[in-house]
Amino acid sequence: MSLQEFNMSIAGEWTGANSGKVFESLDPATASPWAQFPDADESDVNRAVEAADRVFKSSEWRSINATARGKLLRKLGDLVAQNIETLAQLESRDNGKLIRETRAQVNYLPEFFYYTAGLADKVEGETLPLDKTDMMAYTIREPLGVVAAIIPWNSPLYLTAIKLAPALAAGNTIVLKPSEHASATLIELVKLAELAGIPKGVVSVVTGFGPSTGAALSSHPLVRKVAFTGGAATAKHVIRSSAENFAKLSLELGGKSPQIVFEDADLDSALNGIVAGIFAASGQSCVAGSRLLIQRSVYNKFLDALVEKASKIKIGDPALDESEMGPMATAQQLAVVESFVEQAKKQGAKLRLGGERADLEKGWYYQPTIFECAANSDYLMQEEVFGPVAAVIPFDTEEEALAMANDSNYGLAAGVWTRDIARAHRVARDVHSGIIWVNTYRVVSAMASIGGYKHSGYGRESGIDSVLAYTERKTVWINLSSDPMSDPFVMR
Ligand code: TXE
Repeated sequence: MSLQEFNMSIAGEWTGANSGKVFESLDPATASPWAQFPDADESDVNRAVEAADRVFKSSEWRSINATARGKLLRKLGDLVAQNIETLAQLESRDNGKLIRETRAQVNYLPEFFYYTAGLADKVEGETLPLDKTDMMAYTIREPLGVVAAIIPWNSPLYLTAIKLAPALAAGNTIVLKPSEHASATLIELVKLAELAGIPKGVVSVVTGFGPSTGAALSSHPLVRKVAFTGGAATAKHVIRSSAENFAKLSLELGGKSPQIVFEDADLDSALNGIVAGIFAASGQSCVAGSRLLIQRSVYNKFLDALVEKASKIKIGDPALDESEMGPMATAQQLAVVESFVEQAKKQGAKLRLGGERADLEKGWYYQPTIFECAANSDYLMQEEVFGPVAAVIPFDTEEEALAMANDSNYGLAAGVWTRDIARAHRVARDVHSGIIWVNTYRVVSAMASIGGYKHSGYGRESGIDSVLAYTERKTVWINLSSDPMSDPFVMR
């Protein structure tokens, strides 16, 4: 079967790589190539960034004021809304995520554009209440310049929307670098941006590999901010390369998010929440609730029910509506999961379910897997798998649960299951994570920020201040005095 061929968009031109090189993307459901993308090298990245910088400084882009930029984003939201099924099918094909999940995600995607569009002309400066009577000062929020958005494969459209929308709302230009494993939908999104009337070169997309295309982009001297979502190891490269140019950074990395189930919880509801947390998207979610802390008094009963429920999950083709768990997105990720499972077994973790590839003819499928761990310091309790592997441990008291929840390098998300309202708020206050869900899990909203503590990264995306993260504050001083400047050698 012939491969679907995609081009990149650089400075508004649809093009291949300078070198003519291409790479193939594999369909996770079949492990066969289905599409082909340009393999951008440094020269292609230079073209994209230089064009983005030129456009940023152009009178055309500068003359499009914040209200008009908001309208462009609303139009882009409308176009996404008109293309939900196409985008959902494409993303599902590319990264193996269930169609029911990508459909729901893309269905909500326009809201990120609409909400952020509304913020565009609400970015205000301040007049400062100075302690100097002969001075006045005010601030201006300015765009940064060229933004580089480096995107992973697990939710490309969503993770791009929360970067692209605020970056444009603030008046920046942007170069997108999708994952080499899932580039297709970002290319489609750039086509929609063009149709929306966003001027040529404001949004470019370069496709290719991390160490070449990604590194060239994140270290480019004209890039003023790198908005990165991906793994912690890669983030360290990005931090180092951005250091050369003092580019700003936002980093949304992985997690080992705890789900804490108290004995007074609605256990049926908690069961669904736990399954959603770790087995939805085959565990390939930055907020996966991969550490289950269960109060000892309900531990056996709850765990048995979880094993029973997880064993009935329908693994299958992501394109089918009845499938509940699709494949791992890449062969590498499948190997990562297998290696974690081996290590956990070696360390003596008790396997309660799964622990093997799923028995399908082709594709990178893995079974829902549950391990009981002896200590929170166990490898599986501490390291992110990014797969359908739950690590379970009992606790006795709230204090102990909190200590375990916080004993982690990560701090992206957490879940707490309890009917005790005071306890819910206490745990929400005391858990060190950027998000905590009470009696629910994996809910997102354009109005709510996401981002982590510690090794889960820094900066926040989405929400009311998302646009500010793509601006720089300038202070303007006005001398109100008619007297001449006095002593030049004294700070005033
Ligand atoms: O991500 P990478 P990978 C975690 C998860 C997973 C691990 C590795 O634990 O097992 O990361 O996954 C680009 N300079 N998450 O290898 O490498 C790359 O091309 C600049 C968590 O897929 O972080 C891609 O576009 N860029 C996560 C993007 O970085 C580079 C989602 C992310 O890829 C680069 C995915 C470099 N040197 C994985 N090297 C989440 N937070 O949701 C790679 N890239």
